[in-house]
Amino acid sequence: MSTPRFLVTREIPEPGPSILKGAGDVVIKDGMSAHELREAVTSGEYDVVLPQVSDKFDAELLAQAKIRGIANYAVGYNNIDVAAAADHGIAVGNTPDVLNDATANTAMLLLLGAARRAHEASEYLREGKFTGIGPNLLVGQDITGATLGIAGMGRIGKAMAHRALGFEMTVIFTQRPPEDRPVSEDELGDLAGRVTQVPWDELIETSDYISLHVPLTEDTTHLINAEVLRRMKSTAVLVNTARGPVVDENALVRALRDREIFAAGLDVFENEPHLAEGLADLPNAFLLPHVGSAEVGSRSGMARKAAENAVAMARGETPPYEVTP
Ligand code: 8YV
Repeated sequence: MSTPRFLVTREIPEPGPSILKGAGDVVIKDGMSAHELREAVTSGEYDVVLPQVSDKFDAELLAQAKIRGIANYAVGYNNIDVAAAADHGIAVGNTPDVLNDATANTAMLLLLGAARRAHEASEYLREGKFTGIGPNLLVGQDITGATLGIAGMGRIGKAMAHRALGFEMTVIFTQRPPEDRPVSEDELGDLAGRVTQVPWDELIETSDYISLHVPLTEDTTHLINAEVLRRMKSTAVLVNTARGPVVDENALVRALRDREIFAAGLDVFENEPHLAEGLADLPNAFLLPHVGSAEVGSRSGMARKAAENAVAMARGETPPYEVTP
């Protein structure tokens, strides 16, 4: 077998580079345009690519690709047409589990920040408006005792549920919104009896907080739209650490501006790195730049898993964290 050649589209932390260098030749780029990615993937120079979620592998590119595998540096893989990859014999892998806690921590940070008006409060202070405490100063929504509705009780949804229970919230969930499928006690593990599965309509209308933990698919695109936002409580807070297009961002801007809901905490956006017009000006939008998994341990865990996937793919083996259509 010739020496495997790996292409990493943006620098990843250790132990990723060391694992790859131990198995073959490695080229690490500092971000790649769609054009550069296409050239590289179709050149026949690389066996396996380790991309970011912003690097798109659509059916058209995959039809021309001369690679054995794509080891995504992410748990989400909506940037890859997995069915088309399979059609062309290209393996796909992701990095599950190692970022569950970090992403749930980010969701909780957004929930708390949006509920307690952290952005507004911080600006107020920095702009020199703080002249003394007051009973009505920057009062936010209750958290303890409030109801959190989780859309998608997968690995990250469960980690979020644990955090919310620690804050003494009531946790309800819908597994596969908008259509649901029943979740067994076994699947819920230690959350069984502590969280309640409800229909999507009920979740929308009764939750004080809604946190999104669904993958981006055709069914979940614009799951949160103008109609859903209208049906949410006027005191509700929306949290999104999943994928931007799960929310109709223009509709959300209108809902936040018209106070149809109280606030939103967002880590992901519909058209990253751009924000919908008006979003950044809203005091009740608490925003982070897609840093959900940005903890040292999660990022090195992701690098390890992506590199392990890549090495297996280069050897023609099934990657340990394989994604199939
Ligand atoms: C990004 C993510 O991959 O894992 C995912 O699905 O969206 C994130 O962890 C990460 O920000 C890439 O650097």
